[in-house]
Amino acid sequence: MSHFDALANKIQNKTAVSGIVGLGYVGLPLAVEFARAGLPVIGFDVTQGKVDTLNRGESYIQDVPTEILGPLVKAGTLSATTDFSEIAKVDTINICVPTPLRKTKDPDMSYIVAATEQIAKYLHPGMLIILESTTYPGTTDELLLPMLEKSGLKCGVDFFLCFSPERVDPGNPNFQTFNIPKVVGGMTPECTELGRQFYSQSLETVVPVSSTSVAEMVKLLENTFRMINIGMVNELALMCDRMKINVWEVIDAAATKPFGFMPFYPGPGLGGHCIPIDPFYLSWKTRQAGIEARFIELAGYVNGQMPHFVVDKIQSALNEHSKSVKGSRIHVLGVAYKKNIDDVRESPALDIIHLLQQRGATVSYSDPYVGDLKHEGQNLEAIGVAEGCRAADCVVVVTDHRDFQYPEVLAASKLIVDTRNALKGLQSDKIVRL
Ligand code: SAJ
Repeated sequence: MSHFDALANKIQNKTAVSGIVGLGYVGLPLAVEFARAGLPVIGFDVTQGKVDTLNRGESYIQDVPTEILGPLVKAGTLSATTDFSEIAKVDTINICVPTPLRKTKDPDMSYIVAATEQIAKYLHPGMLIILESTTYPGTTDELLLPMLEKSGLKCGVDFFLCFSPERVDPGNPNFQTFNIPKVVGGMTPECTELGRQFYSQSLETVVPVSSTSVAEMVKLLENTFRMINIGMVNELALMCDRMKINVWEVIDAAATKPFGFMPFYPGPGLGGHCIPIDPFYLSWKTRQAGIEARFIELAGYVNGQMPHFVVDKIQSALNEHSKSVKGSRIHVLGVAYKKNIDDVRESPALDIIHLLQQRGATVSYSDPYVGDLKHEGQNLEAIGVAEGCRAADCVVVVTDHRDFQYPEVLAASKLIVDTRNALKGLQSDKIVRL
C-alpha cells in the first residue's frame, strides 16, 4: 500500500494522529476543531505555561471556551507537550507559529524555521505537513521543502506538504474556525488531495487550489485588500477633516450602494498581528522579483500616520479650551487593537499614549479587556471609566468596545475626541470626531 493510501485510510477512519505546532489564537481553535471531529490531537508549544494550562483543560484563548476544551482534554482526545520528539507519533502536523516583521520590515522566518527543523528531525514516511502561518509566496516550496527532503524522503511520495492560510477573525461571533472556508494547496496533486481529505474531516468547507504559492498568495491578497482599503479611507478622513465634511456620514451613505462598494472605516491606526504586517511579506517578496508594491507602501505610510493625526486632533481640541497637551490629563478609552477583544499587539493606542506622554500629558486608560499595560516601556493599570473621564481634561475613544456606556462617558467628560464614531447619534459641543 502506498503512503498516500495508508494516510488517506487513517484520515478516513479518524485514526490519524494530528499534531499542531503553535497553540495560539490560530493553533488552539484548530486543535479543538480536529479533536471535536474525533481526531486524536497532540499540541506542541515552546511555552510550558500554555501546555500546562491546556492539559488542565483550561483555555487561554478568548474564542475557545473552557467548557468546550475541558471535556476534550479529559477524554484524552487533546493533549499538549513541549517535547517535540513526540512528533514521531503524529501522522499530520499543522504549523501555526507567528510570522512577525523584523524592525527592518523584513519577514522574521525564525519561528517557521524552528518548527520545520523539529519536524524534519522526526519526519517519517506517510506524514502530511501543512504550513498555516501567513507568509510570502514561495515559502513552502523554497524553505520548507528542501529542509524536509534533506531526510532523503520524497515529497508527494513518502510525505506530503501543503500550505493552508489561517483566516481566524478574533472575536467574530459568526465565523469561527469550523465554518470559515479553508483554502489548501499542495506541492503535488496528491498533497492537495490529502490536505482536502484531512480538513474535510473537521471543517465545513474546504477549497483546494493548484499549488502552495496560490494558497500563500490568497491570504496575502485578503489582508492586503483590507490594509489598502483602510489606508484609503484613512486618507479620505484626512481630506474630510480639512474640508469640514463628516466622513462617517459620507461612508454610511456610500454604503447604501447595494453593489460594488464595501465600507471601511477610518480609525486611530492599524493594529493586530496580521493586517499591518502581512502585506509587507508580499512587498518584500515582490521586491526580490523586481516589482515595487507601491499601494502597500503608501497605505502603510498613511495608516502609520493616523496616531500622529489623532494626537494633533487632541492638541487642537484642547487648544479650543485654552489648554495645552502639556500638563493636561488625557483619558484613553480602549487600548486593544480592535473592539471587544483583549489583544494589544500593534495597537495604535500604544503609539497614541506614547506620543501624548512625549508631549507632556498625564495619560490614564480604561479597557474592560486589558487590565494593565506593561508594554513597550508603559506601566499603566486600567482605571474606572467614570473616574477616568471625570478627572480628564480630554477623553479619547481609541477602541470602541461594546462595554462602554457612551452616553455616560459623554456626561462624565469635559471634552471627547472620538476616533471610532462610537458616539454616533450623540450630539454635543464636547465631541470632536475624526
Ligand atoms: N480597522 C480599521 N478600519 C476598518 C477595519 C479595521 O481601522 O474598516 C482596523 C482595526 O481597528 C484593527 C485593524 O484594522 O486595528 C485590523 O482589523 P481587522 O478587522 O482586519 O481584524 P484582525 O486583524 O483581527 O483580523 C483580520 C481578519 N479580519 C477580518 O477579516 C474582518 C482577517 O482579515 C484575517 O483572518 C485576520 O486578520 C488574520 O489573521 O489574518
